[in-house]
Formats: sequence, C-alpha cells, structure tokens
Amino acid sequence: MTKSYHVAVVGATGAVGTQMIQLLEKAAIEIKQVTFLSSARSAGKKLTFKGKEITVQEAKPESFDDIDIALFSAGGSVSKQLAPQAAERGAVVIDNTSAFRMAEDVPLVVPEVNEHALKAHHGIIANPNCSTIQMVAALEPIRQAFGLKRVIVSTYQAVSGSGVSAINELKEQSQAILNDEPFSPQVMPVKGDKKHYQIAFNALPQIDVFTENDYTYEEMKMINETKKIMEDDAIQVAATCVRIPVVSGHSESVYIEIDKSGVTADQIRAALKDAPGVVLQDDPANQVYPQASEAAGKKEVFVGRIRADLDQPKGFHLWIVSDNLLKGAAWNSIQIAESLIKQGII
Ligand code: NAP
Ligand code: 3JN
Repeated sequence: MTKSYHVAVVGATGAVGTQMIQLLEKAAIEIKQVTFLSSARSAGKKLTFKGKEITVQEAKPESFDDIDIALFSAGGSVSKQLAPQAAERGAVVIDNTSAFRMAEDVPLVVPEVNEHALKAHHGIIANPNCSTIQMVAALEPIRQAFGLKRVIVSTYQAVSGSGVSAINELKEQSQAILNDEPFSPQVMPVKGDKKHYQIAFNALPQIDVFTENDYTYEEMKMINETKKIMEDDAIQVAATCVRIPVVSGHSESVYIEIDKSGVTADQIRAALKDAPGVVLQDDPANQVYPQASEAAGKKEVFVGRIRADLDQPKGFHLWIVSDNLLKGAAWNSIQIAESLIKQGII
C-alpha cells in the first residue's frame, strides 16, 4: 500500500512558503493532510490547497504532534525554536533556513549532488542557500568529469530572496522614482541592519549582514555550504553577493579552475548537456544565454556563456541562472521530500 503523509508548511504565507504550497499540489508525494503554519499575525487567514480552503494556524510545538514532513521557511529563529521540537515529535524537518546547515549531524542536500547524504539524517535536513544550490547543481557535473579546484563567484540576486516586503519595496520604489515622487528605503539591503538604501535602479553589494572578515553572511554561506555539499574542504571558494532590482531569478558569474589539463569549453558544455536539473543555453552566435526573466517560474538551473579563460589554461567562466524561490528554495525542499520517500527513508 502506498504510504500517505501529513505535511506541514511553516511560513506558509511567505514568499517561499507560497511556492512550497503550489509545488506540493503537484508533488510525487501521497498527501493525506496539510497543515499551514505562520506567526500569530496570519493565523486565521485562508489559503487554498487542491481546491480546498485551509485555515492558517499559529506555529506552536504542539502543531507538530501528528506531522510526518515539516517544511520550514519562517526564518532562522523560528527554526531554532521549533524544528528540534517537530523532530522530537516524529516529523522529518526540511529546513530552508541557515539555522542548522553547518551542523555536523544535519545533511545539507541538493539531490542532484549529494542525495546519498539524506540517509544519515537525525530528524532535521537542511536546504542550502539559494545562491549555493544553483551554483553547485551546475558545477557538480564539471567536478565529476574534470575535478574542481577553485570557484570565484559574483551574484546578481533578485529581491524575492529577501521576502514579500522586499518585493513590495522594489515595486513601490520603482513606481515612486518613475513618478518623480519621494521615497524612503525601509527594507533593503537587509531589513534588520542599521542603514537602508535604494534598490530600484541600483545594485547593492550587501546581502545579509557583514561578518568579522568583511564578507557578508550570504557570501560565507556560499563558501561554507559549497564545501559541505561537495564534501571537499580543499575547494577554494570566494563570493561577492550583490542585490539587483529583479523580482525573481538569481544570476551568477562564476569563474572556475578545474584539476584536469587540456579540457576545452566544448568538453565543459558536453559535461552539462544531459546533467540532471541543468539546461544548457549557450549559443553566442545566436545570442542565446540564460536570463533571469526567462528562468523565473521554472525549476531548472540554466547555464551559458561558457568560455575558456584567456590566461589560465584550467580556468573557465560560466553564467548560471535559476529561480531562487524554486530550485533555490521550495523546489529543492520538495525534491528532498520526494527523495526521502523514493529511498524508503520515510
Ligand atoms: P517572508 O516572505 O517574509 O515570509 C516569512 C514567513 O515566516 C511568513 O509566513 C511569516 O508568517 C512566517 N513567520 C514569521 N515569523 C514567524 C513566527 N514567529 N512563527 C511562525 N511563522 C513565522 O520570507 P521568505 O522569503 O518566505 O523567507 C522565509 C525564510 O526562508 C527566510 O528567513 C530564510 O530563512 C528562508 N529562505 C531561504 C532561502 C534559501 O536560500 N533557501 C531563500 C529565501 C528564504 P506571517 O505571515 O504570520 O508573518
Ligand atoms: O537573499 C537571498 O537572495 C537569499 C536569502 C536567504 C535568506 C534570507 C534570510 C535569512 C536566508 C538563507 O536562506 O540563508 C536566511 C537565513 O536563514 O539565514
């Protein structure tokens, strides 16, 4: 008999939670019941799932008593407080926040890269940061074929990565500027940081707050998470993360150095051509390359602009684009849930 699952979405009213609910409707998961959780602010709000109205409830430890799979995307502090309680009550938690990503006993999983790591879970599984996910999904086939020594990435990240309030700020600010009206930044670059700057018609080289080494947390997440997912601390990684006035779709300019000598750009393309979850869009003569506006709403990671470095024989440049709320967050979480079921882990 097919097993069926009671699935909870924590942060159901948010930018990521909304995508999770839509993807759950079509997921390869037999769902017997859903529970949608938020803060007290949205408790009582009605959401639709497969045509039925579901009332959002305030997330509390008791909310997880009967839950099989709990998808968390309500921020790190909510996960720190409630994810261990949910796991203790028997749920398998798939957590979208950075709260447990670097914990030794928590698998950090991108199914196309390290699906095997799921077997070692102890109740909590971490979903990586969106910018990391799309990068490692595209680089893993190259690493498998030619080895990977070094990665230098600059990101061009959409505001939806900062939640519903950031999307609203970009739209309202753009309108105000076009109408020649005054505006006052309240959210970007980081809601909780001291200063706020214009995001419309601008580029902000700050995502998340700064750490002691002058990298931001977003940059350090990319660096540390890449090594953990690829299970190789020797890979050299540097990141510069930039917010741009795009609603959906993160873009990344990525420079890599591989281990093997004598590899051509065509061989890199060949390694990516049939890679799972990856779509090659690389035809400069016909101006074909990935764009955020085209990747938005799609689950795949798009790769193009592949070229050999002109000075470093083992160096290559790539342009990697994906929908940050789908493969970068909600879709990767659903894939993890589907993989747990497929592997008989839950
Ligand atoms: P958002 O649009 O601001 O939504 C936040 C959600 O969390 C809302 O549903 C909110 O409910 C809920 N929430 C807030 N405080 C809560 C509390 N105390 N208890 C229960 N629920 C609470 O944010 P988002 O963009 O969806 O992101 C949410 C989190 O997901 C982020 O903080 C981050 O940790 C993670 N995230 C991960 C990635 C990734 O790279 N994998 C990308 C984006 C976000 P109300 O409606 O009641 O306020
Ligand atoms: O800004 C982005 O494009 C991605 C943001 C992700 C994010 C936002 C707030 C808190 C995270 C994350 O997933 O790393 C977190 C967090 O949980 O630390």
